[in-house]
Amino acid sequence: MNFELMASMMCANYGNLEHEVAELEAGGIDSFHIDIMDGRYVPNYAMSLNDMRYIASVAKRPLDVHLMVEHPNNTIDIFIHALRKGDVIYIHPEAEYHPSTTLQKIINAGLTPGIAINPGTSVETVMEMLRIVKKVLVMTVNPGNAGQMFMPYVGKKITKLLALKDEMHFGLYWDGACSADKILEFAPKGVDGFVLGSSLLFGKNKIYSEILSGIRGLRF
Ligand code: S6P
Ligand code: MG
Repeated sequence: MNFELMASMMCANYGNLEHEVAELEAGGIDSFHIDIMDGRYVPNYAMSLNDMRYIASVAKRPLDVHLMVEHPNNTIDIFIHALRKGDVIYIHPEAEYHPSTTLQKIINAGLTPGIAINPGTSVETVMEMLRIVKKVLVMTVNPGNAGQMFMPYVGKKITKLLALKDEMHFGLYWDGACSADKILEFAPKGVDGFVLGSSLLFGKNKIYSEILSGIRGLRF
């Protein structure tokens, strides 16, 4: 079964980030998920712009940048200039007055546009944006922290989005509390990728290649 695996780098070991990136790439990770927070849109600060730049400088695989910031239009150019063609930027539509303007800037720069949808945000409120973006990141936890519990009510929304993704040409990605049972259930339904954090990848005292090949080898 084909699905992407993204490493949530806010959960990585910052004592040796270069080694973390190399080990994840050797294990076959598809991209590096970068959680940028501003302490306003969400009550936390995770990774900084410099963390993102450093990972971009040592990584061969693409970056998957998740902006949890108010009014990303004010600072989107900084991110665009630090990234490469093919990297992804997700914004939260609720955090912007004119999300389509911000998404257009991402498209014009040759990057891949995405939106992140909070557990409490309905599909209907982002419907027109589904036509603009290439990737939709469904938050299965409230944004702001790693290590939270999965919100089961998000399952119904995932079903709705799965029914729309072919017609509206976007890929659907899972962010939050991703475990093997979730991949087993949702990859066959059409979820295209999963962000792996503390639930499945980091802090397990196991080498990443073992964990990642275990996930690739899941029997569906
Ligand atoms: C949450 C953030 C996520 C987390 C990821 C962590 O605000 O967007 O990307 O870092 O969900 O994974 P886990 O398995 O600890 O929930
Ligand atoms: Mg995230």
